[in-house]
Amino acid sequence: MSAKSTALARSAVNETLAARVLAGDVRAASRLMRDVDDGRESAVPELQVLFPHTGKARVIGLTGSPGAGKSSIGDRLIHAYRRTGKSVGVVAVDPSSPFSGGAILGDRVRMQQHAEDPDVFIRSLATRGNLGGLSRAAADCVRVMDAMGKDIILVETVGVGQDEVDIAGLAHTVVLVVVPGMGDDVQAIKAGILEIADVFCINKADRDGVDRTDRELRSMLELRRAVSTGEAHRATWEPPIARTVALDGRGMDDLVEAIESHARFLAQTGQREDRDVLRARTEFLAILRDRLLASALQRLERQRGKLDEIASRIARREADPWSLVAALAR
Ligand SMILES: Nc1nc2c(ncn2[C@@H]2O[C@H](COP(=O)(O)OP(=O)(O)OP(=O)(O)O)[C@@H](O)[C@H]2O)c(=O)[nH]1
Ligand SMILES: [Mg+2]
Repeated sequence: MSAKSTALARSAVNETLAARVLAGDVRAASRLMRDVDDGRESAVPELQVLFPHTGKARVIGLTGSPGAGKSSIGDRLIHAYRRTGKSVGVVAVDPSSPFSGGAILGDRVRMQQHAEDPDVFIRSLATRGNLGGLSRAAADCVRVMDAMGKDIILVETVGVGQDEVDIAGLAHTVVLVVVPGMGDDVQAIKAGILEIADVFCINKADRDGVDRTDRELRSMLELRRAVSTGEAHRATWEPPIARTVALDGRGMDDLVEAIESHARFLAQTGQREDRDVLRARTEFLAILRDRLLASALQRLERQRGKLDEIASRIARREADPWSLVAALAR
């Protein structure tokens, strides 16, 4: 081994992953994100080093039912933002359809272009790590990409199901992707997820029923306004509705403009800071919860058989679960 390569190898060993991420080392970023995904404790000190270098990226959430077209829209957005010179990171949470890296499906030349584009970085989170789960892993991957200097970070999550990622606590702008002809489904999405959508995207607008879906969304937004108890002095945002055909790119300009106008709104009204505080609060509470739970579990594990004993006592009605938790949490 030459003196030079030995020195290189040594510096790669001695340098922390975080230092390498900050120096633009893509492989170190991948490694760290894998550690995050696996829920490794060793990722925490690295994330701590990265922390002061984060907070610059704009995070855009893409959510909606399975197959609505989130990844296809995401690919189009990568193109759109790359055209304006912005670097893009993508965190896809448990997707069944992969991001192609900004490639239009079937367009191999472009796919290769993006595979080599250092300004696009895509990471899928597949595993369900232990504590904190997907939500925390997604937030931490966003943080790594932020530290890498990505301008825009897209986060794709399925907006239904048990393991729902807290996208509102993660993104500055949440885009809800719906498809026409959902009928009663539009009613079904109104709980919870409708409240957090900043931009609506009716994708697959090449299909029948777009006007109807548009009308239904609008009437639900009316309802939301009517019952809204928002503070009077606060500027309120009217979520725009864009119609897109991700397959051929129709309507994408409108969608990008809707997202950008929301970003301008946040900046002009000072609400971007509010969101950042909200995100920080969500994250702090999540870390606190994980930490408290982890230390309680550790205490339990130190006493071999304790958990089994607790469970049997509760099952036999010798003690109630609340007092046993209170005793443990003291
Ligand atoms: N007709 C039509 N099909 C579309 C459109 N956009 C996406 N599709 C198709 O819909 C299917 C699902 O698209 P994806 O982009 O993978 O959707 P997704 O929401 O990411 O799906 P999951 O990650 O599995 O939840 C694919 O076969 C796409 O080609 C569209 O605008 N019109
Ligand atoms: Mg997808």
